Amino acid sequence: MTESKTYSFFLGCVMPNRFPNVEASIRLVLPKLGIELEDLEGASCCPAPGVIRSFSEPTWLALASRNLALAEMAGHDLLTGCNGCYGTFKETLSVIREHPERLKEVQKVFKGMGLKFKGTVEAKHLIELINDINPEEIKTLLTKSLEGIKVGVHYGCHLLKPSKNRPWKQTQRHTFLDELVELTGATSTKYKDKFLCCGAGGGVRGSQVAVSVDIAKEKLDNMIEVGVDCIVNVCSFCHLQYEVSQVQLNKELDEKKYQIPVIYYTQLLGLAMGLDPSELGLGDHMIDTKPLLDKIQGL
Ligand code: 9S8
Ligand code: 9S8
Ligand code: COM
Repeated sequence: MTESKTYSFFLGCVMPNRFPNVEASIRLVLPKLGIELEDLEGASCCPAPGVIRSFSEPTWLALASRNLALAEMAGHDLLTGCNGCYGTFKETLSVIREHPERLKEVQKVFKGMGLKFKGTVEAKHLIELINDINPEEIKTLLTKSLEGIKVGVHYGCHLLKPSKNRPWKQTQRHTFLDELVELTGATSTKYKDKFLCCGAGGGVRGSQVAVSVDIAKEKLDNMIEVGVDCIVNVCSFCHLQYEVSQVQLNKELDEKKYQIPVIYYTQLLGLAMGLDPSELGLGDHMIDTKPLLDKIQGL
């Protein structure tokens, strides 16, 4: 890779607590793409856009601004691997930039806290940075073709919406993740209602678990119908939803119908880079990844 750049790595709540395996794959793969990570010391919950903002928007804005301020003070742009956190930071930046009085309100809350915040920092999703790299450059790092692997790609809501506040070109908005998956040689398989929510966000998993699992089931059934080998996602919360819901559904049905490995994008890319599956955290999934890894091994 040509030039490397350092970002303040914002983990959010779900990844370090539930999926340190996904975190490990991010820490392993991003530096190979010229993306260096520095931990964001003192960070809190982003806080979650579909939950905390619904209770108290000013609290949400102040807490999100505090995390952004920590990155701004560290002198780096903030990087996240969770769509929900991405949504919070993108929307916070647009609120304070479009309404200077809101920035003043936040600065007032920060008084005496030793925080400086102008709102000049940027917030990036790691998939946005990967999408900005010339695909030909990425291809030079790939040693193992995943040709023959059928992937069900799940974008997640906050990655794409609201579209006026997201960086995706109109022409690439519904294809960039499929293109990044297909760089590895794998096929992104079309399935019904691909852009439907996974069912976790907006507090649904927390408060209406049966509804949440029902939505996940619909998406899983649609993917099973087209015979995917795995689901690829770029959001801690979607990742959780697909792993946990399959375990819950199997328990309810008392059979093992739902066995689709759930893979975070950096794990897939790492496999195509020929990296060790265990270093990519692929041995630690709730839904066994072995059938997928065996299939890849045999390619
Ligand atoms: S932090 Fe707290 S709950 Fe979560 S992972 Fe993503 S959204 Fe932000
Ligand atoms: S989809 Fe609808 S709200 Fe969200 S981004 Fe992640 S979790 Fe799944
Ligand atoms: C989902 C985040 S990624 S939230 O539950 O909508 O806040």
